[in-house]
Amino acid sequence: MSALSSLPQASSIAPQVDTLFWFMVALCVIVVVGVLIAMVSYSVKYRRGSPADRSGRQAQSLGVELTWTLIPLALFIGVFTWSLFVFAKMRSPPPDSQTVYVVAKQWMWKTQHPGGQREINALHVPLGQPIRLTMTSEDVIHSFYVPAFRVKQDVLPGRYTELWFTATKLGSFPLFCAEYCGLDHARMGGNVVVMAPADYARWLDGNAGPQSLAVRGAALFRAHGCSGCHGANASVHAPDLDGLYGRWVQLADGSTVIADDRYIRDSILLPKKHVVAGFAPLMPSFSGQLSEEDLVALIAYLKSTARAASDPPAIGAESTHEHD
Ligand code: HEC
Ligand SMILES: [Cu+2]
Repeated sequence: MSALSSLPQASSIAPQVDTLFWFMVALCVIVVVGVLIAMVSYSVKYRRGSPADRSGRQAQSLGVELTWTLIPLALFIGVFTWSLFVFAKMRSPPPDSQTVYVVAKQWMWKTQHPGGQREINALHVPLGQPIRLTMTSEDVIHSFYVPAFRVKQDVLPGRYTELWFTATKLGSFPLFCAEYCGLDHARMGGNVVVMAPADYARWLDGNAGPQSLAVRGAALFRAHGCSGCHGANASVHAPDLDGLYGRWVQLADGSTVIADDRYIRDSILLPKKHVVAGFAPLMPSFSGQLSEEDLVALIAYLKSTARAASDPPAIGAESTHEHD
């Protein structure tokens, strides 16, 4: 099987995707070969002028009809259920995932680690550690695709999408953009470099930026006046944001949402969309004033204030609530 594809299986999900894929290929081959054999042999047997016995023709047979209906039905439902399990697994990052932010633009991938390390067209990750990517685009739709990991996810402007994987092989694996995004689309790619945890820790130390994402976010929080309203002794009645990340928030319209990356991003850019219960909609929109990278830093800062509370829940690419 792997002779057919020289692509390495470099993530925890890759063998599962491949097994399902090759099972479906084998099933198709069996059906095609069976149909062909029946077709050819009956054509030969009952060709015009052949001495085959043509008596006892049956118009219908319940047994035959039930067989060809129920066996494929069972197979289809089986494959569907199997795929559903693999899909659900691909969509639910484990709670101990480490977050890396990805911002796509024509035509490059910018990645940012919580420690402030930034990369372009590269992503360094430790072996065996679940990595959750929170991704967005500064312009058009892109798609983050690492064939060796068997993962692919569209990256959209104006919202976050997610992807997770656990790398299981050391080495460098090509990263592609899998959504046509303009002139240099074909060259929009890079490498995911999987390192042993100790090497990765050394890499993090050697590439630390001037400040971590959360520290940069804290500076932005002051520079853009957020602390003026949300700070301890603000004159405006605004919610305290410490420990907000990962908590359930009661909204003025009676619904509740979980304060994940998307919710916080929307609260900053479209504050009128979700108004917190018990507060006046006084918050101005910061749309156009903050870059995607600023937003990521602000979220990392708010997240850092939540650390002490409880671990944020795993948030799938499709959460149960919609922010748009
Ligand atoms: C003029 C005062 C003001 C400023 C400035 C302001 N906010 Fe707000 N913010 C509010 C108020 C009032 C609410 C509650 C009403 C609402 O949800 O719109 C709020 C709500 C929020 C929420 C949702 C809180 C929750 O408990 O769910 C977040 C997140 C937030 N603000 C972040 C920010 C950030 C980040 C900045 C700076 C970029 C900022 N705010 C600047 C007044 C402000
Ligand atoms: Cu692209």
